[in-house]
Amino acid sequence: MVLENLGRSLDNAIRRIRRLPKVDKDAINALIQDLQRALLSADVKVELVFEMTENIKKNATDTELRKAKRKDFIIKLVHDELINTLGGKPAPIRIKTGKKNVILLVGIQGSGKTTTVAKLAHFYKSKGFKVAALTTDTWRPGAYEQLQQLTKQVGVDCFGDPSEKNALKIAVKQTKQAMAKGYDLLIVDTAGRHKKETELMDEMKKIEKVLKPNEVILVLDGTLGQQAYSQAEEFSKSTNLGSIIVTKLDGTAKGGGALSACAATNVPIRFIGVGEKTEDLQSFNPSSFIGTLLGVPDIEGLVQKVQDAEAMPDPEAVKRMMQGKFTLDDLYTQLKSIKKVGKFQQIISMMGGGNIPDALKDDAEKNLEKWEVVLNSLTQLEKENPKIIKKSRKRRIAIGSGTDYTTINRMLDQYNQMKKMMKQFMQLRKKGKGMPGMPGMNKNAMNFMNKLGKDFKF
Ligand SMILES: Nc1nc2c(ncn2[C@@H]2O[C@H](COP(=O)(O)OP(=O)(O)O)[C@@H](O)[C@H]2O)c(=O)[nH]1
Ligand SMILES: [Mg+2]
Repeated sequence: MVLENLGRSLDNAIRRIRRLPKVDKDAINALIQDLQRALLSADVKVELVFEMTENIKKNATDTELRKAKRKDFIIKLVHDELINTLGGKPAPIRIKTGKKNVILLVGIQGSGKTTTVAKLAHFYKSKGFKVAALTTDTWRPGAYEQLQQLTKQVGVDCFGDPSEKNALKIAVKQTKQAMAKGYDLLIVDTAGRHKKETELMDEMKKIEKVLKPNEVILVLDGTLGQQAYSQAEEFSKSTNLGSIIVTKLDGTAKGGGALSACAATNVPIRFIGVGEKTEDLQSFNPSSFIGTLLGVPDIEGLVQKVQDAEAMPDPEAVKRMMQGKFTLDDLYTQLKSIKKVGKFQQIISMMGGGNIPDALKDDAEKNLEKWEVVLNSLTQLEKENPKIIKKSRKRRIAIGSGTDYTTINRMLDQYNQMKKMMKQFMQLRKKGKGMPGMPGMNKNAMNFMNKLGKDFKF
């Protein structure tokens, strides 16, 4: 397993908390200490460790009792914080077969750039790209031969000019040549060492400018400790980094440096290198990676479970709605909760998913403030029986709330749409017809509704 030590200690920490009969303040403090110890010994930057664990502690202790199981909730907190640090899931790389694509690799000497060029060439070739590699490294003796040898193993053509000392000239000229030959993906290797670091950064900046790559990838040595942070920071200042590849994660005890580097650049990891061979490259999925580290194989399932539990609508509100007592106040409360946990969406999808009027979703946030003012100008009778709001009442409300007819009409329209939808749902349910035309009504939602029906006798 990659990062075995970190994984083992995180796994132990999580196991400990799972074994406890109840998660109290002491348990949370103990977990925080365990996490700190684990992350620090994996060489995650100290400040970062404290920031991460502080966030976890705050969320674990501050929030009122959760609907989800507290242990699951806390595991999810740890997961979320780690994911956040790792920069999340990378967006798909923006390259397309048939177009002229360039990927530029940067990183210091020895980080594994040249090897990674060959690994990427192999990977994208298998995806149907016509791949070529190019080296602009004029510093490492034999850089061209090294790349040539590696790319030969994967059957990919190699460009470069060992006699030219100007990296920028090589970049421009060789790219032109390669593109003229009909390749649609050029993976560009760069130098990793210079007399002065500023010169290296300058060279990268210029190469990026002339090649306009689809993505600049920082190659980072996973065995690096805390200096990974400043290294990544330097590169992200001079180039427009799109993602990171962490190499040598096979058999390193550390690897926390890579976590720190992601935090420094705010850039996600795209692949990890797990060996010297050209096939030793793995796509990186932060969630499952962290699940493995935490010893929770189905971490995505757990996260989903917590999210679902958190998003469960307030049964009282659902009951009122089911009895047709859906008031303007309810509409407002539900819209307000969209911002928080998507409760409203949850209710909607339980009631028929696809039927939610888009305008309602789109406008909800924008309208909330306005609606609040309008609602404050309504009498209780009007809130409970919005149909009595006719012209003269509208005039009074508009003046009282300082809004216009359009706002009031829109709010009433949306209220009516919702109410209609619920009525339809109730009729279908009474007829026992299941949910034709209600794509969002899945089995879980159906069970939930049936349970509610029993509990509340509707
Ligand atoms: N174990 C292991 N070694 C690697 C990995 N990636 C690169 N290396 C080795 O790291 C050394 C430096 O790699 P190289 O590609 O020349 O780095 P560059 O200076 O950045 O171009 C070589 O010995 C590679 O075989 C990896 O993922 N795992
Ligand atoms: Mg190299």
